[in-house]
Amino acid sequence: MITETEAQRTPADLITDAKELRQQVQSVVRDTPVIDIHTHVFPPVFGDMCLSGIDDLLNYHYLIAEVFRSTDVSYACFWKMSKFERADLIWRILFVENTPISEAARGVVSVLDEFGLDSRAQNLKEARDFFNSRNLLDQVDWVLETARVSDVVMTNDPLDEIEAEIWRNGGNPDRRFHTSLRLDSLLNDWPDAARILASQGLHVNTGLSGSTIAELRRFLDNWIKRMRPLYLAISLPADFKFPDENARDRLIHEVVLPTAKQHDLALTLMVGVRRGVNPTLRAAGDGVGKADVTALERLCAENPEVRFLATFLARENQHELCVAARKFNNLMPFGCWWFLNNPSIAAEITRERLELLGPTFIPQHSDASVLEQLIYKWRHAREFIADALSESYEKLLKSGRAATREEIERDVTRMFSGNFREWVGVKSSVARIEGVS
Ligand code: HDL
Ligand code: ZN
Repeated sequence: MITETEAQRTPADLITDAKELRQQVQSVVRDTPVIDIHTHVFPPVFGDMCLSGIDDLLNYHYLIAEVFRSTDVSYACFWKMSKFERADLIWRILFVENTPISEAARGVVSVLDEFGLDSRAQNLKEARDFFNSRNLLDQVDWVLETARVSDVVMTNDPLDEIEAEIWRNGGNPDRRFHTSLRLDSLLNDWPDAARILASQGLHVNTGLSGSTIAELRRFLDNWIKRMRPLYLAISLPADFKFPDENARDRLIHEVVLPTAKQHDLALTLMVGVRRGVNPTLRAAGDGVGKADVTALERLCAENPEVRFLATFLARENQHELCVAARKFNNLMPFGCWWFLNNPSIAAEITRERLELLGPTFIPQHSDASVLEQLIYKWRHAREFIADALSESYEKLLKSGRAATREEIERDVTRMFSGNFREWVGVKSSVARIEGVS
């Protein structure tokens, strides 16, 4: 309840009507530019790595997983098809013979809707003609503008030979596309990484003896100089332990953490994936597992000067992640990752984060792989973020404090870009661990 004295004492632009408040929150969330802190989107200079258009949208591995639930086409037959034949099959099965009510299928509908294309079409002729008529460089501008994505962080793997060649020939001139140095290939399959690095002339061995650690530090230093990443990143399995008795643990201790400290780079951990649960589905074959959040707590406690960004893949880990972030202010939870990027689950996660962390987290990243997915992933994300945030301000109003539009803009800007800018931009600030002065 707003008392007479408070109304006299405080800014005239206080929003005291719940309906007006919801409208203001939706307008601010809709219009505030966002930094998309984790994607697999690349600018056209990356060649075939830059995916765009209806055939790439329909070949998204989320939809591949779904089409096999409604067709008796065999995996072998499917993978023998061309990308275009696969897109025709996926369109017929998921969009013509069935209603596209799954989140990934609805996403394609949202994209087509944005371009004024018929999402009830019997075939892909209209969509293909439209996307083929678009200039790719203009399409990048149009998509980023429409999605109100100011910056995109790519996923860059120095051990990917195709990508490495692009960097050796000049890399990325588009300043809206930032890099992250992804370390999965190095850490999660060290024997194979050692073989590749040795073939590139590095003096490394699978036993991590001799000059191996020094060579890996030099390897990362060189790629950091070339790519200028905003952060180092690793996806980790559901059974990730820290500390542990394996090569990955030694690489984290002796290579990754010292490199993050030396270069003052944030370290992004994406935990809970079970790779290749069904290998015949290829990129669509990964699964989820409940992980051990205490491993992250120990990483944060032992490295207070490192800024960690973390997301977990299992819904069951989300509350623990929020509590861990309350204990360590060098931990920034982010995103509703992959199988969590569904409105019903993302809404729950966002609400509990607002209740436990206030505006001190990053609500979403798109994980987009195809350029136009930025349109639907951010249209859908802004819906569940606005709903959750409206509830927070409405509860605050009921508790006796109204908000102004300026305050809503401040809070949304912090979550959509400020928290990330702080994490990747400023000099490392030694983080305090709650309960210790
Ligand atoms: O490891 C990752 O970065 C994941 O996001 C995978 O790319 C996954 O296949 C994906 O696209 N999730 O959205
Ligand atoms: Zn990803």
